[in-house]
Amino acid sequence: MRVVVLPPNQQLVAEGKFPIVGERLAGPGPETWTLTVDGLVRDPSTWTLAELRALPQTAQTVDIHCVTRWSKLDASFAGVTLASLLDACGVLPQARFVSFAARSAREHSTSLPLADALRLGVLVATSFEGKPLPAEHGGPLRTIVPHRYFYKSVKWVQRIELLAEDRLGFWEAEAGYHNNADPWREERYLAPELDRRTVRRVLQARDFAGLDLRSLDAHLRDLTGLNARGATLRDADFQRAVLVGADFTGANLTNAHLQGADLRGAIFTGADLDGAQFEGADLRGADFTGAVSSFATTFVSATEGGARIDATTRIDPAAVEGLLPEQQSYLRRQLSWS
Ligand SMILES: Nc1nc2c(c(=O)[nH]1)N[C@H]1C(S)=C(S)[C@@H](COP(=O)(O)O)O[C@H]1N2
Ligand SMILES: [Mo]
Repeated sequence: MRVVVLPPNQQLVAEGKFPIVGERLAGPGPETWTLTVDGLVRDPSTWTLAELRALPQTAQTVDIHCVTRWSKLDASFAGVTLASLLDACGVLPQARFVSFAARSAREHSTSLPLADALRLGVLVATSFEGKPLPAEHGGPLRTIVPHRYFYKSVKWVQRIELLAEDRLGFWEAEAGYHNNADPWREERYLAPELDRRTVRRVLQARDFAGLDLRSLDAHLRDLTGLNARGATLRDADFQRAVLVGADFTGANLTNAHLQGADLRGAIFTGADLDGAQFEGADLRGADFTGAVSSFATTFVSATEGGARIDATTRIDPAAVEGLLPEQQSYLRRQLSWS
């Protein structure tokens, strides 16, 4: 039997599942896909897909760990190593960072220190499990960065630029994702410096509407009737808080910690609950209808026990289907669906 050791707070997806996260489509562009390596290199170069496929191919089996808490082990990719492309271009001594940019609507990007990129064995992949990389997973071309959360692996990569100074990537800048992203050290978020007076004021007023309060510490707080409509609450800590009747309509609760919270009658319509933790929370009368992308949301764990759920808890059957297997069976039992 294989003993599976996962990084802290990660969970395995069901066998054969490969969730799609973030953008789902490449952006428009010329019919011939090309990859350009430029910036601080002696010979900036551009390759077509055919040219890349003619270079020596390397296979890599990696464990995927998404920051929203799902993991997929032993995924096999093949392509060319970043090191070989950089060798061909002659990296200049001033280069210390690598920026990877996608052909996508928002020009998605991420970056790595050059030394890490080389040490980790970054791959520019054209195939997955022996077949061409599926478009929704970054085909025809994506980077694969082993030993980092998967947001460091860019789908539809079209430009690799060598830089003297770092340039923060899309998620790192927009969502506050940690720039080092080591799953074993649980480097998910860089908590922003929240102004203390603002925090005290909004906690007292119980009004978070529309505010960016990422990584807020509200554990054990009495926030009965909280208005958190449209608030950004990624990674926020609400453990054992009282949130009876709280309104989280349209809020971003990605990776929020709600273990043991009293959420009776709380509203989560249109909220993003990816990676949110509800173990041991009281969810009677809570409304989850229309909550989005709740893929790795958890309601039960060995340490915290299960959330309190009954017939008054409203959840879309389709949303339950997206959850991890143990979570699904727990919910189905509580809701008497099976
Ligand atoms: N171009 C692009 N690359 C991206 C993203 C994105 O939104 N756009 N999301 C990142 C994140 S957060 C993850 S977890 C992985 C998801 O890859 P997958 O959809 O193949 O699972 O892609 C990463 N690379
Ligand atoms: Mo991710």
